[in-house]
Amino acid sequence: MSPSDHNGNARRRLLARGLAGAGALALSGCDKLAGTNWFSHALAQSGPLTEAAQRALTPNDALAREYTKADIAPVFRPNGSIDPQDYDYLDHVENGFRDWRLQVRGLVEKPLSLSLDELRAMPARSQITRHDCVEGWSCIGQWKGVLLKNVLLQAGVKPQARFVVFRCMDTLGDALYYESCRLVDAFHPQTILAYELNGQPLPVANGAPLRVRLERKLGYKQAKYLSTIELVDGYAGIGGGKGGFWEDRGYDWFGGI
Ligand SMILES: Nc1nc2c(c(=O)[nH]1)N[C@H]1C(S)=C(S)[C@@H](COP(=O)(O)O)O[C@H]1N2
Ligand SMILES: [Mo]
Repeated sequence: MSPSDHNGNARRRLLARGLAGAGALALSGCDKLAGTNWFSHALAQSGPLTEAAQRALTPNDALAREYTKADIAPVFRPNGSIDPQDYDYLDHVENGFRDWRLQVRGLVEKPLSLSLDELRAMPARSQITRHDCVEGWSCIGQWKGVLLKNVLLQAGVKPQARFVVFRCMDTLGDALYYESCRLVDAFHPQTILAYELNGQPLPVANGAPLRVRLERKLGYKQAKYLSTIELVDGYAGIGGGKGGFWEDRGYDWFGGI
């Protein structure tokens, strides 16, 4: 999907949201929440929660709501890149991610290169949460992975580091996808690098082999197809300089919910 398609979709969905009250929204496992939850209405009126508002309203370690197995949508709706055609990525798919490594680099004491097996051997956290896409739909799924905090502690974050940059393997439109967040959000007790969705290895459509879950942030912050985590003191020199693929195209960087 090209960035202009995404914006077109966003506009169409904004219109769809306006009609949701009249029951005009098509229903699926994920969409069924979109017409009723507070977030789509709040978003339509004011956009994402700003950083100042979220930090003023709730402590930094406040938890996102967790749901039960009964709430899990039958199919977790994929969005954005769902089948990357980048050659390096296709090679990884072909050999079952055996040679894939998560690189941790930048302002760290000890750069890491972690295989999926090494990540799976670390203590895991599982959580059932609701994913809110800025386009106006939600979906509940169960994610399992390693706490980003533990990976960062293993690498040793240098004092100058302020942000975590997530580099992805998929080209969307004309650029590689990437994202970033502040260290405090990277150390949040629900921030995980997920390798499982609903009890299965993460499907390609949802970001195999590893994707970020930042549960208090909007969908576009949940970087899929991770290759590298980079600790930086600023992100102005990366990509378009706004801290993420969609941020470079006008979206809010904090993306709070
Ligand atoms: N690498 C990468 N990460 C991405 C995207 C993408 O296109 N590429 N899309 C984002 C958007 S807008 C959303 S809503 C979610 C969708 O995640 P899902 O495919 O598991 O539903 O991934 C986010 N992370
Ligand atoms: Mo999204």
